[in-house]
Amino acid sequence: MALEAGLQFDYVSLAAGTPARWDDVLGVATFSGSASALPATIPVAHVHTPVLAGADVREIWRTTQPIESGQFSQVHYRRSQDLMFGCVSLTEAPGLPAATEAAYREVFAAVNELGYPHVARIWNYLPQINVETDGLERYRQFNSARRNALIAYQRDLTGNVPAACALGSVTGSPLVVHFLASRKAATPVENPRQVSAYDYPAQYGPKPAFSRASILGDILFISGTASIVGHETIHVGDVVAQTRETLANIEALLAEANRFKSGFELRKLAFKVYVRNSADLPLIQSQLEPALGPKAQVLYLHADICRQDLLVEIEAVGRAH
Ligand code: 3EB
Repeated sequence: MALEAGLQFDYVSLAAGTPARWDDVLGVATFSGSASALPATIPVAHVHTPVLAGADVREIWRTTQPIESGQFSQVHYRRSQDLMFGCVSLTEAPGLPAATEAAYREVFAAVNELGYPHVARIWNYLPQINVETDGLERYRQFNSARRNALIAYQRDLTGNVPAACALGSVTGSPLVVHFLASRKAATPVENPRQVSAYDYPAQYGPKPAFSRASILGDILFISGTASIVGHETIHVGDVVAQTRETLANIEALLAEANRFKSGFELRKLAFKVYVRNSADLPLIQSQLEPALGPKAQVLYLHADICRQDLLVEIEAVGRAH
């Protein structure tokens, strides 16, 4: 039996009404900021990145295995035999670095204690991500704090690091982190077209500890991917070219992932597309729709991206078949 037995994901429109069952739901992310009524035992990451295209949407992670709900410190979780979904939402009262380090320490304490030490995928949302305070951009403060927590828990800073994304949420939102963790190790995947983020040169600040993708059983998680070749942003100011370059990076990651496990295909993935300027949406869609096909699951969200010059970032998840 595959270790990730029965992990499934779906983007569900709130207009579709309340799902018939919640007993098989590992966790949920919502993207509108609207407080929708879900059973209290479901961990819900309330991500404040407005939905640009289509109705209000939830991302739902399900599994076929029996589920148990709980809370560890401030981490709300559900777990199956193999997998754990968790989320933590913290105010920045102690400052962004302290809040980030606290969130990550709680995540690592929870996954270690509960026995799912392998974090395959982690999502990070923080407001004003490109704003500089105390002489350092907030994304860079986040990177420094994430590293501190990894070091405190004696985790790797390169190589075996989670697939991830880090986006700017609406001003005034809390820091929201959610993750999928496993009893068994995931396989990290890097992009041959890009310098690994954990090896970026010092000009980008404290090194970001994430992998470009990870494979967990027959699931591929593609991290937030942008118009970066080598370590540099390319096509500055050109959203069409940035979108195409991002697709080329995703294709390169797919080819790389298929060397570890075959059967991943662009048109079988589900996508989140983060758009810095909402006026760019039609141009981005004009590039993606022909490439991804008419049946693709694509969720377009309004969010700042962690480099000032990036206009679009795309993440994806898919299953080998
Ligand atoms: C990049 O490739 C774009 O800090 O966790 C993408 C995915 C990015 C994850 C993170 C940042 C992160 O560098 C930014």
